[in-house]
Amino acid sequence: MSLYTAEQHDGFARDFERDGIVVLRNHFTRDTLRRWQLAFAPLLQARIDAGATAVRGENRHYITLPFVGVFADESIFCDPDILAIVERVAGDDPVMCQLASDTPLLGSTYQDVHRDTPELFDGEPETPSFQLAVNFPLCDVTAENGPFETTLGTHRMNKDLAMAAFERGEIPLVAIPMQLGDVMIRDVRALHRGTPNRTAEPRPMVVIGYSRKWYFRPEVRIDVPGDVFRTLSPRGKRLLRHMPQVADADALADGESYLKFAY
Ligand SMILES: O=C(O)CCC(=O)C(=O)O
Repeated sequence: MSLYTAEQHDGFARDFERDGIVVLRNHFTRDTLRRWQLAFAPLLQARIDAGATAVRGENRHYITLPFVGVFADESIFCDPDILAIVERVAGDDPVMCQLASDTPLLGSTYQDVHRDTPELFDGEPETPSFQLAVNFPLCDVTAENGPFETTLGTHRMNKDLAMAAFERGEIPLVAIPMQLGDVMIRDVRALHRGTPNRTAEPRPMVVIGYSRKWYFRPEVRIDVPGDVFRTLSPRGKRLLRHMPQVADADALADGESYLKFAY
């Protein structure tokens, strides 16, 4: 069920066009997120123990979430408000291409400022949005445990000009504190970085990637077990139409292949 009207979706889309990011406060229920927390904690530990994460900086782990159980949650990835905003800024009939998590631990450091995807056309001025990340934390995110830091408006700037302006101090980084339940939708071309988690508790941030309908990112994918796919709504199936299907949950990869992530 939508929490916002079409006019409010239009307003979020206008803010997104200007800033490259919008935050929906208190959007997902804490009960749902507690189920995600309970499922994520042992997955994080097992992957760290096995050395099966993509390391994105000192003590900072990227883990693809298995598309089963609580993580195959249509109330999250088919959320009508999120999809309404995604469609306004990245076009109708998007595809979902990524379901993963970023978790800085104690001892993590500042990442270099980066974008998550290259520009569409080398050296050309930037285009409308084609790749979005929807992020929500599995804990409160405070100044102490590694808030995401981003710049506003750089999603529509030439990468080199944006970086030069940033380095001259003309474009500030803005920290995004979040509470459990908050969701951010962002254009992954905005210059941004992860910051240190100075607490003993992990700070997991889920990332769901949505692409414009014609955009393919070979570096990420969601393996969808056939028996899970069959339970999805038409909308869920449509979002995942280009993702590979695997026989069952046992066939899901337990390593990471997404290694180049900064542009
Ligand atoms: O987890 C974060 O706060 C940001 C991580 C990030 O930007 C990345 O790894 O590309």
